[in-house]
Amino acid sequence: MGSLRAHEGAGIEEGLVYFCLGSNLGDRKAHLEFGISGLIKEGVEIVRRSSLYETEPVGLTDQPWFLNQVVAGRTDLPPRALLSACKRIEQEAGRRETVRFGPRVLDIDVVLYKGMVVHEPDLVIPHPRMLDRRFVLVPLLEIAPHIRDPRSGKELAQVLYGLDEGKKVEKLKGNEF
Ligand code: PH2
Ligand code: MG
Ligand code: MG
Repeated sequence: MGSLRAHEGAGIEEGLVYFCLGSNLGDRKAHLEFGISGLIKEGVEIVRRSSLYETEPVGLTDQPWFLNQVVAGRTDLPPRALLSACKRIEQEAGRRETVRFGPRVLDIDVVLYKGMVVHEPDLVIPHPRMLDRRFVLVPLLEIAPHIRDPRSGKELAQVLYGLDEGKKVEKLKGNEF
């Protein structure tokens, strides 16, 4: 058994789960929409959506730019079931296993789960790389400006301010909500 605890004063709105969706193949916007519809079908009530962002690829640089979006939802599904649901939706969208960090039709990552910290070999929440990634932090802070890292209690706005990752993250024009 791993640990499951909430950082005191994590500042995460009671019970919300945050997902980062990404696509860099085909009709990227349609794939993100498919992902959100899939989450709803799997029992997630979507309560907030960020704008869509055009983002420079991280990890493997020689690939098309991504469209990324962060959404917040409520669900009774426990973390592991939610992760399986995300994998199912990715498969339904046509994703097939390729290279790590490489191009994908749809990626749905659970970045934060109800302010909890989960540390198990195959399940780590918050998402292990979210603090280093502008493509996660920028859209996340758009819909949750005061949110904190449940591990450290640090404001994510401060984490972003101190980050020198330098990859471009730009709002997709004409898609503001
Ligand atoms: N996802 C990755 C690897 N690199 N870069 C951007 N800009 N956006 C992503 O969603 C992304 C990435 C692996 O999941
Ligand atoms: Mg990912
Ligand atoms: Mg993923």
